Amino acid sequence: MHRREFFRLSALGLPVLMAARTDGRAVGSAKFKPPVVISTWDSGLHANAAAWPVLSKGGLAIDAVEAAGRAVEDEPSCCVGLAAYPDRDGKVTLDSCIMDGRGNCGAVSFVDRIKHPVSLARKVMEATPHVLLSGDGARQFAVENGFPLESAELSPDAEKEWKKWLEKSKYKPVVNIENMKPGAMSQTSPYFFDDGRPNHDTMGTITVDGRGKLAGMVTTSGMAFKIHGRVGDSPIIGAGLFVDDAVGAATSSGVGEEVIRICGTHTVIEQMRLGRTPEQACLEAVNRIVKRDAAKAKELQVGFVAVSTNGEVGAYAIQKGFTYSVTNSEFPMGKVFNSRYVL
Ligand code: SD4
Repeated sequence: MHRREFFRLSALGLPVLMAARTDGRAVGSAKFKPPVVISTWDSGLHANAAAWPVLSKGGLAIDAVEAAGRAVEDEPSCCVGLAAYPDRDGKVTLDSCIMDGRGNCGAVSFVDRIKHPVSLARKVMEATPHVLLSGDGARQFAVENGFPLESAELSPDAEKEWKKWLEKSKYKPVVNIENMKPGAMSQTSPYFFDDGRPNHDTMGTITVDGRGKLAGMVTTSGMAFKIHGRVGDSPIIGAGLFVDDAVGAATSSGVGEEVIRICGTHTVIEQMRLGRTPEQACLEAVNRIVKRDAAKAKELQVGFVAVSTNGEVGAYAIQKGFTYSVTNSEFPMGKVFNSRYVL
């Protein structure tokens, strides 16, 4: 979009959507009237659809993001939650975190057989003095607090893919987002491409509610066929999610190790605090990853999306293909945008 067009639309008070989904370099960078909810990926529309009724009725940001997480964790053919791909030992282990804009936060990592890790993360936040519970301890805490223990069986799709993976057992954890072509979505499922690949394995949701309060959540099965015990950025406050009512909220998707190395979402929020727009702040975080090891960055994907307290939304990714979904009163059914990318 030309500068002139940008300013013309801004002056009209229209959201500045520099976006055609077919052009990966075009981007949705705009101010959206709060309440607004933003989730990573096209399938974030489903998460947003669960959060929006909470927000549109004047509900709290924290309730909205929990509803978003639960909706995708419930999805039987999705890529987060118990139906997701397992680790290389055939076990599904889940990570999640939740945070509000006053620094209240909770997280669980490497937890199995719990259907709603996002609600468990909230329980950690509200019922313990801790931030993060992990593994058997997280499961024990869940059971003590009335979370049902689900079967450890893999979903049929996950079982099939895991067995296929076992044929070669090549250890390269898959983050299912590299070089995706928007538009190649399957006709039958919003979560899969025509060739059957899930389009991601993480959902991050951030929101500004009608009172101007913020919250966020991330829920994930982590990277498919990871080493048993591996935990990525998603449950780590400041890596996969960071929220501050005074500034904004940010979440990430992609290769978690790279996000952890630069404290990704904390970096984004601190850049916004210094005056950068959400998009500029996301670019700064992406650039730190790329500058650290440009050759390695070519092989991987990381994307950040952020919202400021006044509803400005921006994103950036290393590579083409990172999308995010926005829902508010202008787009009650939600709308998908491409992020810009650097490589
Ligand atoms: C992880 N960040 O476990 C997650 C993976 C991801 O879309 O975002 N996939 O490292």
